[in-house]
Amino acid sequence: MTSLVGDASAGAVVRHYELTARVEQLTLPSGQTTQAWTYGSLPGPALEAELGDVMEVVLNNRDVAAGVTLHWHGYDVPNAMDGVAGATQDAVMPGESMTYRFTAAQTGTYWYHTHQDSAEGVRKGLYGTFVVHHPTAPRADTDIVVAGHDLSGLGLLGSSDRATKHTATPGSSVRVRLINTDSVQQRYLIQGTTFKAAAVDGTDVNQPQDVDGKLLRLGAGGRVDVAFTMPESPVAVRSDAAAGAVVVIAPSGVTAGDSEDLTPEKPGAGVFTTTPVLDLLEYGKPLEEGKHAVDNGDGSELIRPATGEEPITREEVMVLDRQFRFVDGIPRYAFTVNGAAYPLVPSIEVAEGDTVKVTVVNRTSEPHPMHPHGHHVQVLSRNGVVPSGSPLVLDTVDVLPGEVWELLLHADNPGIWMDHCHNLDHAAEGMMMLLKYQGVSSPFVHGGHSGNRPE
Ligand SMILES: [Cu+2]
Repeated sequence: MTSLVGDASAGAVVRHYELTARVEQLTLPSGQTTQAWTYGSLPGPALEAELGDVMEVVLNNRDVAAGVTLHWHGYDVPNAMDGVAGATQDAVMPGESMTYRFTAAQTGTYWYHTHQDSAEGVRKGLYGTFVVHHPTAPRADTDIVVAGHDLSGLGLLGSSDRATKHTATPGSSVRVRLINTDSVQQRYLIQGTTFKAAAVDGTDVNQPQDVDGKLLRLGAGGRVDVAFTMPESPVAVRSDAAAGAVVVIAPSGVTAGDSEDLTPEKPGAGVFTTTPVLDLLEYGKPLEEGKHAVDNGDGSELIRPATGEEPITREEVMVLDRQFRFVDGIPRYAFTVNGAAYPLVPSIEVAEGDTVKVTVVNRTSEPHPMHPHGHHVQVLSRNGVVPSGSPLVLDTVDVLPGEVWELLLHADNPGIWMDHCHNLDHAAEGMMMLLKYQGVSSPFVHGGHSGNRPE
């Protein structure tokens, strides 16, 4: 798999970034201090590119003793760039460096994080945002990226556990890119305007309708882009995962004091449990017959046909459960896939070109945000119900207790890929497996004395 590096084209614009992982003492706007592990800031540097650019990201590790990597969440990079310690590389230890290079071949909202000791590393701050724009499509006048995170118990929106203020001209377009960088679900409340959920996991929603009076629920690792036209009064974005934080977008031209008075008040905590959640399986519109792309006038996005036109060549079932199993040689009440804890979970083996139907069954009492690396999946059904809205293409599928999801995966990115629960504590307790292409092998090993601990 080390030869699977893609073919970053000569002549393309190169976006060069250098990230240095470090341990640092941080003081948040509330005055709370915490020891964090960061890529130089919290969140890490906001990476941006245009479609077709070459990303060239140098990762240095100054002093994170556990080691670090860069994994591009939701970005279907060539396998050797996937950043999984023990599967696609060795962890980058203190004093070491590694350069990641790949073509920005998808537009939308993504994020990056360490995949070495990820349960601890991501929680402590080794994550950042990654946005790829369409070169010719009109951009929102105000474009805000908000990563929601629980930093060892401190709820953050962006880099703040208090208010973050932006301004926008009334009547102009605003896009707020919500990213759940946490290990558990987050609910978001948009106050002061109706909005559209314009994109999910980096893929545009086909003909999204206005949403009013509903929350957005993001599974761990998931993203939703919120779009609205700036009203004459402030808009507030709040999350149940960050009680003290709020993102305020105030109309420009209104004085600060007025803006403060007009900002929608913080609702009682009950709002997050009593307000209905937008169901993305019923949102937007199906593609017209014969159409394979979402085109809302801001750059079309190809959606491969879900059924019918490409026969399913392989079927896999993943039963998620809790069982007593050994994890790293220690008996645990483990999180299992098909009766086993990683690394004993049998891999899914595919051939390039396969069209794979994956059925995920959650037999536990907790959500499992299942995340296949290197691939997106299209939702065929949830509990037997076919999506009635836009095609739903995800890289993180939040499978709730008792649910059964049928997903379609196009095996078009050869390599050895992780497929795991993005509740990283569950992953560390066994809920991981590999998706392996026939004929691909990895020289990297994990566990034991290798120092590689992807979970
Ligand atoms: Cu889980």
